[in-house]
Amino acid sequence: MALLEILEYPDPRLRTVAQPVTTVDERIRNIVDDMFETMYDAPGIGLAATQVNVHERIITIDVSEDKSEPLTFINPEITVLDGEEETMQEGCLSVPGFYEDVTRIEHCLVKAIGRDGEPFEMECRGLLAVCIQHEVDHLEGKLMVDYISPLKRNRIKDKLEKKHKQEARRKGKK
Ligand code: GNR
Ligand code: NI
Repeated sequence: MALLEILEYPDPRLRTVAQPVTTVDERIRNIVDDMFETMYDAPGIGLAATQVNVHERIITIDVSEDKSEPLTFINPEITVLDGEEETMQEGCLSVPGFYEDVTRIEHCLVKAIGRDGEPFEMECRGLLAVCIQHEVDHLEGKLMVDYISPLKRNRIKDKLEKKHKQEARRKGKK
């Protein structure tokens, strides 16, 4: 297992549309396991493969209190999206340090393939419904910041670019 590097906004690679997985084999299971390790270490409640520069349709999620319910979604499809609108402060490991209001639908039905290669369907509500929509967005190259005003988005971009330059300078000196 390995910790993977998480890409940060405005890295253009986060805009890549991920490709469907054709077979759930050893290679895919390895990516899934590395994603869980990276997600729990961060820590985050979800991770899309796009965020670790793997452009295949793979998502890991664990919204449980004690981090005991790992969920793997390969080739996820949101087949039903209904219910009330709900606004939540969202965070994103690719937009570290920023929390912004995003309005989403609070109930959905998701079809996917599990880590075992078996298709399944899951009804999602609340935080899980929010999280799965946030992660499926990543697979489409879409980010939380796309839902906020251009002014706020640009401020976040400037701040993160500054941080990345500082980190690069620090790395160069070592
Ligand atoms: O860890 C995360 N928390 C979170 C909180 C509210 C809404 C969505 C999320 S997902 C985020 C991890 C992440 O960036 N996944 O892509
Ligand atoms: Ni995210």
